[in-house]
Amino acid sequence: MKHHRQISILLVFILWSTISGIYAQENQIPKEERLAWFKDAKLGIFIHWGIYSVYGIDESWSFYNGYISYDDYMKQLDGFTAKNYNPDYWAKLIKESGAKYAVITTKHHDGVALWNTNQSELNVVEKTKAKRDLVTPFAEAIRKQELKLGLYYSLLDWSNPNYPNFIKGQKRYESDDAKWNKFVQFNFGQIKELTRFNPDLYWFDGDWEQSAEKWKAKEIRELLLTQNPSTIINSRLQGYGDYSTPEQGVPITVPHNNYWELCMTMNNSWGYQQNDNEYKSVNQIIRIFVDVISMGGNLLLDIGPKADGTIPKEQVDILKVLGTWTTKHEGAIYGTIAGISGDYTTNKTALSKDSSTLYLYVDNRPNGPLLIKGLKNKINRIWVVGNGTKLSYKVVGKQYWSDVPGLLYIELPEHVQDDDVTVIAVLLDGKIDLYGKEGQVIESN
Ligand code: JFZ
Repeated sequence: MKHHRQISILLVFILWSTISGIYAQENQIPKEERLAWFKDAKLGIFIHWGIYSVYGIDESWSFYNGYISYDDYMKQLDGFTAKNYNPDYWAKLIKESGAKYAVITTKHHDGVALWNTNQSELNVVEKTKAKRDLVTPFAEAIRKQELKLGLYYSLLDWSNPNYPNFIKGQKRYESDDAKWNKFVQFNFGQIKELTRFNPDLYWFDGDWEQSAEKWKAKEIRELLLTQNPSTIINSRLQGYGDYSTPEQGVPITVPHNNYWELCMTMNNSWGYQQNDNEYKSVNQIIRIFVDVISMGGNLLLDIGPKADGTIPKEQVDILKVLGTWTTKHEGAIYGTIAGISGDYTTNKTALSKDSSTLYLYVDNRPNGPLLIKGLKNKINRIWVVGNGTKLSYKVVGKQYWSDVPGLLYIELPEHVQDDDVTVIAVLLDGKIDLYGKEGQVIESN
């Protein structure tokens, strides 16, 4: 009798968990819907802010790699003041750059949390002169500007006494289930605290040091999506993320994942480093940006504020000049999809979502008219984006007996050219139609 009862309890349990499992799955918002804003956003600003800005050294890696001792690295806690931190100004500047989202480091590999975590004393409230939670006002300011909020969080924590890795070649332990379980509990504790900010995007990092099973990556994903079914997660969660994050290197060919983001520094550092003056020019950044757009991705451009909360002048200037360009060309940036293959034109291209407008990004001074080959469509109009000038064009070499399209030549006079990248809109008579078996539209959705 008792036995029967146990079996029926078990059966009820199995039935319940199956049903709730199916329900949970059906309850999920489709990926295309969840990632729609991200796909359209094109530009985000990454913020690496932490105690490493005090000496101006590599974030976390400087002690991990032994360029400074752990204790000396942590002395930077004393110099982190956030005295002139003005999150409203940050958010306005980010908005002005043309970015649609911002991602801030809530905790880097050094374990120093920027919010008032209950899980550890190692946070800026308890251990620095900032004496306050820096994430909450940031989140509010970002929302006020109607930008999307992203939180960066390092899964690995080289400061946590229960975390196995400490510095290169020196581990706290090889294998110790009790300690590891404590760490996992701590990690879940912090991640749960972050859900209070209800971010639109979680940007995990440091996943490479442990497996998905060890991090409980699946459970982390479930936790976040249960709390907010429309949130999105970057790829650095051992296979449980939503989009890919090629780092620093601009991809040469279009990434396989339809959703991707290139994160890139302005100089050679993520955080503030006074000694690093190797800034990319705005021209280079814009040209990289259009390259990314032409492959259907996003650019996550990094800034590194100083320990007092001010943003270095070079970085402010870049954001502002970039903003002038993005404002002028907004119609050819947001909501576009990847363009056509380089076989058809030497220019980078993107398409409107309905594929009926082709955008050409002219990033060099042309030597004559611009050329597009293999275009079967009729052309309704060609103009300069952000300027409006109608351009004259000519189709050359079309043979009446052949279905090979002629060469489309577009005149681009000097006086309409942009100092950085000129954008041309080619309005077609419908969805783009290209000649040739090889030359397919890169992406059509
Ligand atoms: C990580 C961090 O270690 C680094 O400090 C910085 O925060 C950056 C944004 O992310 O660095 C990485 C992470 C992943 C790769 C390379 C560097 N990767 O996948 O090639």
